[in-house]
Amino acid sequence: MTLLLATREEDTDGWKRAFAEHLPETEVCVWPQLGDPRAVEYALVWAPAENFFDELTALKAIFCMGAGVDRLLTHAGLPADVPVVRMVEPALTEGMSQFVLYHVLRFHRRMDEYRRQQQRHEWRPLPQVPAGERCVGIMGLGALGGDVARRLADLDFTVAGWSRTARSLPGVDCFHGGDALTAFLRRAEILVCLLPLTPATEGLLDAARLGELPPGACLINASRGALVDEEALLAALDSGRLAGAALDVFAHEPLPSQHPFWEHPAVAVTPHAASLTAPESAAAAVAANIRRLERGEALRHVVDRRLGY
Ligand code: NDP
Ligand code: OXD
Repeated sequence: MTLLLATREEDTDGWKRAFAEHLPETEVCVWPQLGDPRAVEYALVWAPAENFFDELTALKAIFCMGAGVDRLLTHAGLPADVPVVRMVEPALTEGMSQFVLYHVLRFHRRMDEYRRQQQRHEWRPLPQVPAGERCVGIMGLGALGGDVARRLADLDFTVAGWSRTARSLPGVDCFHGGDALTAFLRRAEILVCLLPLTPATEGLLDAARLGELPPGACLINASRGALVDEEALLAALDSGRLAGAALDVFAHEPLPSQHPFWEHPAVAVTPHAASLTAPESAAAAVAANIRRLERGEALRHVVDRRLGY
């Protein structure tokens, strides 16, 4: 069996080493050096070339290196009848939880205000709100949002979550569906966006939705930039209606150098690095899934192309 990788050149050795350990019986080749294309049964890709899939007639599954499959699903050559599997692996989940927890605690403990006070040499303790009196709202309760919710509940925050279908998580007030969105947003003093980008979520956080957050709320967006109306977000930050934003993803990436987010005092920018797939644990997850399929069992984490995630 052959696995074809389409990855950045600098990452190739790490992936090859990881697959040599977790899938030793498999030949691993790297696009575009693929030998006989009819021997390729599995592909692991992030942003494959336009003609990547053209001759791959024996594919059994396409694994995405990331959790978000929005770009892959719009690839013109993506075969219609081959399952697409999104990335769910422990390092990706842990990295995202660290990123979100860091920013939640930063906002909750008003660290930006202390920084500004320090710049003014101003010694002034600010009131300390107990975690239980702070509501963190998490949009998306999947592999990543679910883990974030659990960890925030463990820290005694009041946690609300919103998903498409009904979910039940210990310590989390769960909301679902469009009808419950206003009630959910009204509670979210710190809003965490971990939704996939799909036709149903694109532009979801527009001026009206941002206006439903409590005054002084903060936003953490680590999902995809296109979920948020960036102009509306800037207006809400400029007016002080929203107090802060931690943004890892943007409508246009890399974020253009003249973009107002770079200099905005209430915005923290990171370069789409909230969490990175780790070849070691990701190869283990892909290998386990391939073994399942080879045993005749169903693949895990298959994307529903109709829903887009
Ligand atoms: P999952 O597919 O596991 O979870 C998605 C969650 O979103 C589910 O709870 C789902 O609801 C909910 N959802 C989807 N559509 C809707 C909708 N229309 N209305 C309400 N809820 C909806 O995804 P992951 O947790 O693995 O990843 C989430 C996203 O995080 C990725 O798609 C990617 O864009 C982003 N990401 C960003 C990274 C970064 O470094 N910035 C790294 C990794 C991921 P339900 O439970 O009902 O299905
Ligand atoms: C992902 C990402 O989707 O890195 O995994 O954005």
